[in-house]
Amino acid sequence: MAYLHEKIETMPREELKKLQSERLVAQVKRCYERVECFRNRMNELGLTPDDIHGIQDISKLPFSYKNDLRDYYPYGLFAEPMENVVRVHASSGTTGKRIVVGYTENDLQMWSECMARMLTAIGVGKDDIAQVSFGYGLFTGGFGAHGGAEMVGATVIPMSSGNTALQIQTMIDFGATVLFCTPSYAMYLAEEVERLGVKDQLKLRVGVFGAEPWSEDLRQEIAEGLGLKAYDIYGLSEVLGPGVSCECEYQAGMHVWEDNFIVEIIDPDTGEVLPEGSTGELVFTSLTKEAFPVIRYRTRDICSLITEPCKCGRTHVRMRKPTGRSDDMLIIRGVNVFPSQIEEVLLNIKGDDITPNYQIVVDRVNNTDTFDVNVEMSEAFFTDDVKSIKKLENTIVEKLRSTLGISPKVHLVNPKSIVRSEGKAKRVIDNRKGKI
Ligand code: DLL
Repeated sequence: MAYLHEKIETMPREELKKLQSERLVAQVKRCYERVECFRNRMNELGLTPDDIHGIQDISKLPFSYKNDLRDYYPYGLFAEPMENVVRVHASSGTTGKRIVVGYTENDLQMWSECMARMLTAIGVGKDDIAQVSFGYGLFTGGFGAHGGAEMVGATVIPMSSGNTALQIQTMIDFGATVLFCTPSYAMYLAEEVERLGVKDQLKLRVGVFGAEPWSEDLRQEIAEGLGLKAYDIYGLSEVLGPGVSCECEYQAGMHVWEDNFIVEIIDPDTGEVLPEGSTGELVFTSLTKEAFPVIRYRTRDICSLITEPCKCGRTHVRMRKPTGRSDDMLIIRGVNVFPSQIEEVLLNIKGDDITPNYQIVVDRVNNTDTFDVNVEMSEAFFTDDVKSIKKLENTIVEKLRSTLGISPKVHLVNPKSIVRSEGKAKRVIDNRKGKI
């Protein structure tokens, strides 16, 4: 199937704003009628859908937050009955329970279109063979990329993540021309390709990378290592998955598909909308999502927008690379990790062998994230018997792995050896700054 949506992508801004206004009014009404949490928040502010006449009124609307997904777990924020929901995905919550999002058939179509717009912009089409090495499963990366690549008519290799040797062999044997994965995994693949000396056997020409922050330096290294042009893609499960915004052929910021999403930048402390060009927290409203729409969703990603027209002719606003987060979420090897999840696991470990004093140490060595968790043994357990220490460490690793989806290295440390703080405990030491 050929994909073309030029009319929407190059729509004059006035028209685009009109479209957004109409869609916002309808979405607010729909959510007010169908989503209890939103209705309650509107009522608390003394608002009804009649108070919202268009995008000029958006700042009147209440925010929504990641914790709402926990409070209404699993389906309490859905705006469609389950019989119309054809897919769910999930991502990390701030505690043990994951957050769950849903899609109708129309939502899946819209998602694929968002992805297809990007792929068309960067010249991916039916002559391409696309290896999707984002994880398939509850994570949105694999299926999101898959839908878009199929829509533009590429031949999709639904590889999923992991098994690096097989990834490289498949790329070579199947003649992959496009690669989708996290930038850190792309770098790892590049290193392995170099080690195996097989770069000249690759046919890759385009890479689409996202799900975690990455720098221009890393872009260069991946591009050289794999012999491709590397593009950035952004998204989050709560709003869609990959494809909320993506780079075009000019690689000068990621176009947010504004017919589907309203984007705002706010002051993360006061919630005030900031003037054009300011740096602050990204907030999204989904205009066309049916199963799981969000109104003014606080992403916690710190970013700024580019409102000047893009050379490509697309009129949709661009966002710069996110520079950090306004909460304590870490992205380790592409996986979202909250310190509170680790704390909960440690508190739930039976017996009095450990104390809830812990410290997370994250670093980047050879372009790969390292992830260590130091946990204090209790005075009662305190021992130098290596076997019992190893056994307990392994138990903790296993519990953390099943909650987080990735394994840290766990080190049991002596009682009272983790420095106590007079104020907030310093639970995270992130040494990756300047290395990503
Ligand atoms: O990471 C969706 C995705 C999959 C995006 C594949 C791109 C490619 P979540 O697991 O819900 O969804 O994580 C969302 O990841 O709030 C950002 O903090 C971060 N993130 C995603 N893309 C980028 C990017 C997917 N290109 C969270 N640059 C977001 C920086 C990114 N951070």
